[in-house]
Parts: sequence; structure tokens; C-alpha cells
Amino acid sequence: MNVQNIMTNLEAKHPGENEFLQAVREVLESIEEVYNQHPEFEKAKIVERMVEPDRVFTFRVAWVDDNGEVQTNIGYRVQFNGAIGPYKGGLRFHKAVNLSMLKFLGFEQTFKNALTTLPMGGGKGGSDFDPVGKSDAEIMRFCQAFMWELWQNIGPDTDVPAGDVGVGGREIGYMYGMYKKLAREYNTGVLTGKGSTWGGSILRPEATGFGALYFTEHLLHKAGKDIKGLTIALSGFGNVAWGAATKATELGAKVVAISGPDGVCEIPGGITKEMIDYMLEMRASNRNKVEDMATKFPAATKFTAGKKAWSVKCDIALPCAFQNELNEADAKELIANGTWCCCEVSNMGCTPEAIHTFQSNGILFAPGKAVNAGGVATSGLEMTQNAAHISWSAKEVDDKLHFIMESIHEACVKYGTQPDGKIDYVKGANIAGFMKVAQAMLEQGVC
Ligand code: 2IT
Repeated sequence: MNVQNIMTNLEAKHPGENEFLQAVREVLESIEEVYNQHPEFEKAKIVERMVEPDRVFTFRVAWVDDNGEVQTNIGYRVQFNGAIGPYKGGLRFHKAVNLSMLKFLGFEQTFKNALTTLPMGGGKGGSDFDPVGKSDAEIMRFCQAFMWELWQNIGPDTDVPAGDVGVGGREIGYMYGMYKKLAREYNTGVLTGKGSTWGGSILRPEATGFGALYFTEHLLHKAGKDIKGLTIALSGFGNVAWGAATKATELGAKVVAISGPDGVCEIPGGITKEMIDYMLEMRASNRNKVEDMATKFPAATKFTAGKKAWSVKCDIALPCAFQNELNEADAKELIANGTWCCCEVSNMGCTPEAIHTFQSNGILFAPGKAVNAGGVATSGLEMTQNAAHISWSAKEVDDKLHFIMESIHEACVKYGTQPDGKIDYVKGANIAGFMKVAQAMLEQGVC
């Protein structure tokens, strides 16, 4: 394989799909060496096939807002790679959603899901619907209209969507309600992230953030460090940031900053349980303003408009919001302020230049597809419970999540340990995920 040739072809075929092209380049650059040691991969054109989704659905979603006006959005489902199991991955509702974003997410999801040790292919979907400022009734009508189109393309053994940015338990509930009506069956395994009284797994809401902290703990232990007493800055206040803040605090770390699109909220004494609980209200309000935290807890916080969490002094940076949310300048600012570890919790949260800056400065860095895989892994555990019509306790799920995150860390170490003994977690995660999917594609022939 020659990465440049493949990228040139891909850029010509998919001009302007910048996020997708960025995600592909990152993976190809890190697997190139290993790939070229396997002539059977080259002969079967594994990479050329792997960079094209198995199939993509796009559809119109028409709905009526609270003023009685008709609204039209675009819905998508990208079934990226089904080599190791049914397509699995979240739905993102955000005004910037387009095909490039969902192809990047579906591509990443393929390798992430392979890392979880569970049999799940990669998929992603969503809409350019903007939840900000929408009423609960509008969210419900949109979710129903979205599912009306999507339902025939999904199923417990076909494609299993879940949440992502802008889609949490409430949205999954509205979508499941409509799915059930259209399909005329109580087929809980068709979506994950459901409520715990109707087929959802205990701990799924917390799982991405909890898993990220379990991974971070392993990474720190491997480097001879302990998380207790360390300071953490994180971005976002959605489901993922909430889980991460909860577990970080439980493990004895101090979350000293959270941020939103409007600015950063510093919390010098560390985030408290009440503040963590309030994050849930902030997300449900659809206001998308981190300033609300400072307004609610004025004595313990300081809000600065227009600043990111990466301007705050901390030991560990945890991007938990959106792709490319931490750039080269942010990485340099963090390093100048003494940050020595960054675990990417969002998908592709750091730009390639930021990752390069971290790695060339000896900062411990781990990529999203390893760090955040606890979310989809627990979705996989939800699928298992649904298939068996059983429900596990919090301890059972948490034990399994622990084990999976440890396995992912071990896989990164196995494939990412460099001749000088240092661990390149980007390479490790990409190669480990790739090898599993590539082997399955090879064994299943040209299709
Ligand atoms: O990016 C992700 O892994 C998710 N949004 C979770 C996907 C899932 O199927 O639980």
C-alpha cells in the first residue's frame, strides 16, 4: 500500500469530505508498515475496499414545529463495515452533520468496535437537525419522523443504532416508541441506550465516561502514575462529559474546568456531586451554554466567554465534545501550562497537528477509538442482554466494562510498543482494530 496514492484517489472521489479523509489518513499512516508485511491483504485489496462504506442511506425527514411550520431535515445511516458483526454505532443530531462527518464516524467506529472484543460492525447515522432551542414536543416529533424512514433498514441482527451527540435516552425512547409501532414487534435489540425499565442496560448512560476513566487509569499505571489528586480539564457537559466527571471524581481526581460552545467554566475546588447532577439539567435544557453552571454555582466557579477548557492549568486534558475541538495551539497552551497527559474521549477530538505536538513533546496521548470504546462496548452488552431476555446488575455490567477496557489497553500495548519501549497508543489502537477487521474480510472473500 502507498498511503499517498490511496489518499489521492480518495480525495478525487470524495472531494470536500474533509473529516472523512482526515480519519482515513490517520488510520492508513499508522497501519502502513504492518499492512505491507501482509501481501495477502494487498492482493485482496483490503484497504481499497475498507475505505468505502458497505452502503449509505439518505432520506428526507419532514416534521412540523411548535409554530405549525413545516421543517425539512436530511437523515442518514452509513453502514460502514459489516465484516465482524451487525452494523453498530450512534446517531448524531447536530446542525453541522453531513455525509463526510458520518462517514468519518462510521469508519472510526469500525475499528473501535473491533477493539471492544465484541462482534459488532461499524455504522453511524444522524441528521442536520439542530436540537438547540427545540421544545420537548419538537424533539419527539422529529425523532418519530426520523424513525418512520429509518426503521426498515435496521434490526437486532442488521444494524443497531444508539445515541451520540444530541441523542440521549430521551431521543432513543421517542425513536423506539415509533419503531415498535411500525415494526409491530417488541424488538428491543434494535436500538441501544434504552431506558432500564424497557430493555436498556444498567450503566449504559455512564459507560462512555466510566470506560474512558478506566482506560486512563490503565495508561497512568503503565506509566507508573496514579490518578488520585490529579487535576483534569474537560470539554462538554453532555452525557459523555457527565460520566467522565463522575468517575474521575470518584477515583480521587479533581475536575477543575468544563467548557461549552460559549466558553469555559473554571472550578478551582473541583467539581462537586451537585454540579455533576446539574450537567444533566444543562443538557436536557437544550440551551447548550456552560455559563449556566457558573450562574447556578457562582461562589465556586468562574466563567470566561470565548475560552476553551484547554486554557486552564491541569495535569490531564479530556476532550469530551466534538471532532477537532483541540488544535495545535491548544496543545501548545496545555503543554506550556504543565499538562502531561491527554486522553481523547470525543471521536477524533484532536487535530492531527495537536496529536503530533503531544507525541513529539512526550505527552501521554491515547486516541478516542480506544478511550471512548466503553460506550459502544456497553451497547454490545445491552444487545447480549436483549438477545437473552435478561438484565444484568450494575456490578455485572461494570465488571465486564472494566475487563473490556483493560483488554483494549492491552491490545494498544501489544500493537503500539515501539522499539524504544515507548507506547504509541494511536498506532496500537489502529493496528489492533484493523487486523481483526482485515482478517475477517479476507476470510469472507471479495464482497
Ligand atoms: O461513538 C460512539 O461509540 C457512540 N456514539 C456509541 C455508539 C453505540 O452504538 O453505543
